[in-house]
Amino acid sequence: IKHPLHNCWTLWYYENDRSNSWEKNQKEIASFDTVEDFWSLYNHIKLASELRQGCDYSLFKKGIRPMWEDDANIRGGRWLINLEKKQRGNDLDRFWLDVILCLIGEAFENSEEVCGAVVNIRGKGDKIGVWTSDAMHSGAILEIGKKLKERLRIAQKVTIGYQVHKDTMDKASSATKNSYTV
Ligand code: M7G
Repeated sequence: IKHPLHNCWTLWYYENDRSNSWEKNQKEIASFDTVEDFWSLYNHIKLASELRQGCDYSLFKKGIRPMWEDDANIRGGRWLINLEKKQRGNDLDRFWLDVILCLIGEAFENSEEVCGAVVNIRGKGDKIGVWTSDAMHSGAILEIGKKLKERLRIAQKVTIGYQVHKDTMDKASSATKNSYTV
């Protein structure tokens, strides 16, 4: 018998097609709820570093769409890891896999606050975000941020920030402010 996961997860793929809306470009790939089904999926898709610029992978709990507007995300925000261009070669795939393993392995004490995670492949620098459900839940958010940094082996001196989706949505051009940092 296969090893069940605590939650069922859905993998999404975003491809930048200018003839479609952002929402329409989000495609559901597959869902899984066992360890074995996760690895068969992971082993047959491209690594994040092999995607074209402008593409994303998102992994969310089944039933949550990978967008701010979903009821599960609307009051939430994300821990954001901004990668330098040169990190695509070494850190990107390892970070993304470690984030996935944290999610599906329920590595956080406050795992129920976690909605999903996103990796953005971008020419200006790739990004990985871990999305949580409520930007007011500071205790849970800080625990998740600290654990994330630990699990990814991000150096203590490197700071990562948590940004509220509402602020990201409203931002005109300049960078979104951090509501928490670890
Ligand atoms: P991005 O892909 O998160 O980052 O956002 P990038 O700027 O590095 O490419 C790019 C654009 O995609 C945003 O300005 C929005 O127009 C759209 N977009 C991104 N997200 C996460 C959402 C979302 O959750 N909902 C909607 N409606 N649009 C989004």
